[in-house]
Amino acid sequence: MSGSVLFERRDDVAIVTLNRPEVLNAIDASMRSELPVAITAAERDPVVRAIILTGAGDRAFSAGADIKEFGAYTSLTETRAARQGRRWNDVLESTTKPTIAAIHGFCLGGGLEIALACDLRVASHESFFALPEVKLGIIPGAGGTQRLPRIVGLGHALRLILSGERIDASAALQIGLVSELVTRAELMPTALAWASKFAAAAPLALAYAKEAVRRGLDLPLDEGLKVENDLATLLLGTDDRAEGAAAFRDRRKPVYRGR
Ligand code: DAK
Repeated sequence: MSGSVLFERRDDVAIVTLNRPEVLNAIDASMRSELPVAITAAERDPVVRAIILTGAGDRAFSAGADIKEFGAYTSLTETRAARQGRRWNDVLESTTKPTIAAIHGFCLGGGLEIALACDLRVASHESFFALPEVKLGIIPGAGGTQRLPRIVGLGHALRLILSGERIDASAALQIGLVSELVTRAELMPTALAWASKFAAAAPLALAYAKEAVRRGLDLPLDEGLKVENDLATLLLGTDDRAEGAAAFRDRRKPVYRGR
């Protein structure tokens, strides 16, 4: 590990930090390879109940792909190898644990694509968002063209993708790109509060809820409802389902074990 991604566990929350602050956390090859390693570590750690992604320093979540690096690719082979990078966000999106992007400053291009693969985005008032790829002669290549319209709708997505324009935090809140705006000082406490809220729920219920929502979005309604029904039925046999009902009856907090 080169240190371009930091992994920290705070109780039952994993904090994954994009860590190249001197270049606004631009995503280079080392970050591309270390990010899925960190996410997989969080996914496999049974103590971890939620994952926060954030950017080091005071200026950016991430200013996107490292332009100096990808501008230097001269062959299709190099470009194809880099395109494996698309998988970081697939790994992130398919984690069974809730993921929260805590965004401050620039959240551009590939950086925004990382945030789009998270379940929730909270941001500071001093954040800016854009998919500026078309201005560089490319298109969003790490999921942006697919995930952005699913989150903000076709009209807002096409506006952002085709213009490459930068929007501020309040515009991002208005179109539903982020769920909540807070001060810089409140950013991590807010993300941690969301993580604790998620961590209090039954892990299998969270995993199946994510699966139902994400798989269902790609299916016709009747098939999505069947997926939901199958997953809901599977949960009926779990210890945690019994624990949830028992805790309610006994007027105490449930203790979930993820089985
Ligand atoms: N790459 C490399 N270095 C960057 C960078 C970037 N994206 N963004 C900033 N830096 C570096 C700057 O070069 C500078 O470093 P020094 O020159 O001082 O060594 C340092 O960070 C501070 O930046 P600035 O001096 O530029 O700071 P300013 O406040 O003046 O400007 C800015 C901030 C964010 C407006 C500006 O830095 C900027 O426009 N940055 C570039 C934003 C951008 O266009 N990002 C790339 C979007 S395209 C793929 C998947 C995904 C992608 C590509 C391929 N595959 C699967 C293959 C994604 C593509 C993109 O993200």
